[in-house]
Amino acid sequence: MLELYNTPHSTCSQKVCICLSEKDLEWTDITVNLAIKEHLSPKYLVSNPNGGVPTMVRDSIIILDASVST
Ligand SMILES: N[C@@H](CCC(=O)N[C@@H](CS)C(=O)NCC(=O)O)C(=O)O
Repeated sequence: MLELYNTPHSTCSQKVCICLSEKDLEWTDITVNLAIKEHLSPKYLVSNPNGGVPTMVRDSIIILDASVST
């Protein structure tokens, strides 16, 4: 399953959501609240040490940048 940690008003997050949608892929949407600094929590930083959104996780693969393709 594809998981996307993202923030709705983040253009970086929106870019990935649009791409996944265009590809007709299903994903689990997990909102990260920047206002309360969830992106800087120790739990989130394990997945994304950069402390930014979005973070895409599929199995053991983690993608940290909205512009990276595989
Ligand atoms: N290079 C990263 C940049 C990610 C990034 O800077 N995201 C912003 C939102 S668009 C963010 O997380 N800002 C929170 C912060 O910097 O504290 C990408 O393209 O995904």
